[in-house]
Amino acid sequence: MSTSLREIHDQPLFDLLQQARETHLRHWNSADIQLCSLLSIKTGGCSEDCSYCAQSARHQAGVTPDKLMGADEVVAAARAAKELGVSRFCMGAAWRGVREGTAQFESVLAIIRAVAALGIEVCVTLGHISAAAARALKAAGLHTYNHNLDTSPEFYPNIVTTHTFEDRLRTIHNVQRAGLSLCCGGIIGMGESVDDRLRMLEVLAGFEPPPDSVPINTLVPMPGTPLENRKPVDVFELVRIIATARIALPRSKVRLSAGRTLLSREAQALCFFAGANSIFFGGKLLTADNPSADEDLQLLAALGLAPNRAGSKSESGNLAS
Ligand code: SAM
Ligand code: DTB
Ligand code: SF4
Repeated sequence: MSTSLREIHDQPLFDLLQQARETHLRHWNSADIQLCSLLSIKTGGCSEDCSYCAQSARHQAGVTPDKLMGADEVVAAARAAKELGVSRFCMGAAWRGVREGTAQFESVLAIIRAVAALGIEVCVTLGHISAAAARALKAAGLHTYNHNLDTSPEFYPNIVTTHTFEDRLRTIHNVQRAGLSLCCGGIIGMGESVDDRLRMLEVLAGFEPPPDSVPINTLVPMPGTPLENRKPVDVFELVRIIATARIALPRSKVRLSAGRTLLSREAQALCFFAGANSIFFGGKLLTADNPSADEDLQLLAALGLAPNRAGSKSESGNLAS
């Protein structure tokens, strides 16, 4: 991990916040925030042993495995999300990965075509995919693929043993080569060190190009998973990572992701000030709870944040710095 990221991260908190805010204002409109909706289209029964995840078949988290949802049901959910004002619809599948040519993959392509026809950005997270699968997803109208690093390469074997960090990098490479937008971030609060968190940011910043969006999840300690008893992350540690992510990845949307139900309104406000400009919106994540749409709309209104205007200054045309 580079000394400079550590130096940035370890500054007195207000100096770090000021540097992050200045970086943010150089690249983004201050009030803009992206709302993304999340739907689990294939829940539970996953072969992998990711120790944070309630959907692994190896843990007893009480998640009943479901088969892949039908396109009609997904489109109804996407339409409802669009009416609530979200600009991106993200769909998650509890798979190690999916191969092109399979019935499951063809069904996902049909879902993507149907949701894209609503005129909303479509994102999926399906686990590992090949270069050919990434190209087929792009051709079906997919905007973004989410595939997280989750932590540093060094800490990764402590949280997952059924696939490797290099497997994750291979899929990320396939996604970027296919011309898809990349959403890639991680989780804090799994027992990793600050150096692990910064190493993850360093790997993300080294991608060419860096991810368009970077979800920062705080661990939701799901009962029945090996990490169920982890202590919640201290709010200032979360704010420090968000601010450091903003500085290390100035042109990426930084998403304040899982774990917001454990944060006060004031803590979330501090995260937005530190550079977060995207959230998952709607009462449910994949299996865990998220703040309700009403609560979030009230919070955003109280802070004067403008939902779904999360284009960069240069993207929005007349404000380029
Ligand atoms: N199976 C695919 C994969 O692993 O990439 C996609 C679904 S997986 C559930 C998507 C992401 O959700 C994970 O990479 C992780 O960052 C996040 N996640 C899962 N469970 C979580 C939890 N309990 N707390 C915080 N983040 C979690
Ligand atoms: C991401 O980084 N976080 C989302 C999304 N990408 C797929 C998932 C959060 C899952 C939280 C735990 C759950 O709902 O089971
Ligand atoms: Fe499966 Fe993804 Fe959960 Fe790992 S994070 S157990 S790959 S659904």
